[in-house]
Amino acid sequence: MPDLDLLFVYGTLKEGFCNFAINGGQRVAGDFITVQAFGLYIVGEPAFPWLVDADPRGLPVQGQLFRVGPKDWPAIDALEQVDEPGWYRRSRIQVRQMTSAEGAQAPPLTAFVYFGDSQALQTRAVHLGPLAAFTLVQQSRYCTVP
Ligand code: PCA
Repeated sequence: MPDLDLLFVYGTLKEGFCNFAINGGQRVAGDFITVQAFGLYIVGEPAFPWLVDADPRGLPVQGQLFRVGPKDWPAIDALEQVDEPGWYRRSRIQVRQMTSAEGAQAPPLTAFVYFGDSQALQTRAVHLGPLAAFTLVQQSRYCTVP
């Protein structure tokens, strides 16, 4: 088994969303939520999902978890433009599986996430947010699933 890292995705890289084909990771079953609150906004033209760290108005954000191998990172990082200023950067956060059992809490796991540059909330159009989840309704402003 090569070294696999966990990636938490909250936007277009989710299964069923328009950039899923670029996501070479293996899905971990279930739905996941961030342990900390973050600001999930719909920003820019076309309108894309943008997660900012340290947002006092933020909420725990829902998404999916993937195991990503070394050969799959370059394509995903390139899509998210991680080397370009003002776009996404990849950081580690804590997430946990969402359980339906009342009162039960799954243990936290450390996973990578793509944060958007928080300055962009000043410089780009902010259409919506903070949100708890990015849905197909919001995605329809950005792209359609083939
Ligand atoms: N793709 C990444 C970050 C935002 C986006 O659309 C994701 O789905 O997590």
